[in-house]
Amino acid sequence: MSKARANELHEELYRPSPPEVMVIQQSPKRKMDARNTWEITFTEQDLEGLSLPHNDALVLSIPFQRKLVRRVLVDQGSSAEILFYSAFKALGLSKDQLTSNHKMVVVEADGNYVQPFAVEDMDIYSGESYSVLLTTDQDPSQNYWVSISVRGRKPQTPQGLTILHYLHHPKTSLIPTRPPPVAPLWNNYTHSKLFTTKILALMGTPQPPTTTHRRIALLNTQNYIDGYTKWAINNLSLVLPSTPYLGALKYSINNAFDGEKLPENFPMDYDVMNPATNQNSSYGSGVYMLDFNTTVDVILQNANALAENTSEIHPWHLHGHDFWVLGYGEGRFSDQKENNFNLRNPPFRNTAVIFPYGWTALRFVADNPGAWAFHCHIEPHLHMGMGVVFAEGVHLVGKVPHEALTCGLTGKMFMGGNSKP
Ligand SMILES: [Cu+2]
Repeated sequence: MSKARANELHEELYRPSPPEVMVIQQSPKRKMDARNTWEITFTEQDLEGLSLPHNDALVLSIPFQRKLVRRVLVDQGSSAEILFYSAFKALGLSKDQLTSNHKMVVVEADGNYVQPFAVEDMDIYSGESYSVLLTTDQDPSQNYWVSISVRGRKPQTPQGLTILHYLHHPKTSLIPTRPPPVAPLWNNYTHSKLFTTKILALMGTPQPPTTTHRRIALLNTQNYIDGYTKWAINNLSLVLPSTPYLGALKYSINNAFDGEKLPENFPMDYDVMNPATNQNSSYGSGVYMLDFNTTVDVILQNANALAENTSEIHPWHLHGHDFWVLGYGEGRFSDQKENNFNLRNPPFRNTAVIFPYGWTALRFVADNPGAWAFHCHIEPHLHMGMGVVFAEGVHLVGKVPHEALTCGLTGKMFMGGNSKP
């Protein structure tokens, strides 16, 4: 492909994005290093036409033994599989089948703009929302497969398929000539992480405070209570009390839920990579009380579930706020990992996943008076205890609607007689 055509394609791909200011450091001519190899670096020429951070593999050319050697450099944290055409031929795939077709340009996540990037497939977890732009720039006489498949758990169902058809181009057969796309394997977490870490806030998105007032680390474990399988957070499995939290807090009904201070960390020696030695847990209904208008960091820590070699994806969703996703990491979180938090352009969202055996760091400002659920958005997991409750500035909440006071102790207090709050 010619450079002009490559630039043209790039222009097309990035058309939805607003103008960006791109600063590229002047790099001197490539020079030999002490081991007599050519220094591997990009020149302005290599980066021409690319927005940074880039979404495409970059090709670097280096003169070596009078030959021009090209190396493909992949972003930090990404991976690439390079297959020779002969491998595709052996699989019976023609060149026509290998050319990519429509791409989705991701522009928004959970109601906030993100830096646009193009993908052929994307992960959407329960509770998340995205906007993508699709350009109808392919052969209009063809029909195209759209495919949906299960992520994170071994699918028990076939992929869902539908057909993309260009208007005003009647076809005798609706079935596309190419086979349906092959979905990434359900447990290809490298693929999932590659997509997730591409999501960065667009310039102009609110930025996080640079420091925090409080950090709450939440260990996600699968446990037993009375022989039943449950999920627990810092070894407490959430059960919602019969009295609604908001009324209980607003009217200071002290015995409506567990009143003791909740754990903000988990044992230093907890091994997140293996099943727990003690798999029992207990129920809890307490609330993390947050000082109004303070900044709170939440570290979501994943762990091994009850079965060996099992750790799953959980999409955590916060009510009443957006949070910044400051980073993802493997294994157990440690204080030093904070040095790598993204404070420059973290996505501003209300749902974020924890990957198997990994952690996710979030920051939010407790500036919305009320009592708020923060929970795994896989519905059965919430009802098995995978959630916590935050509350802040409840004294600032005005009148609580009757409908929110009809149960439990508030029901007895306000709805039993004629008295009204
Ligand atoms: Cu879950």
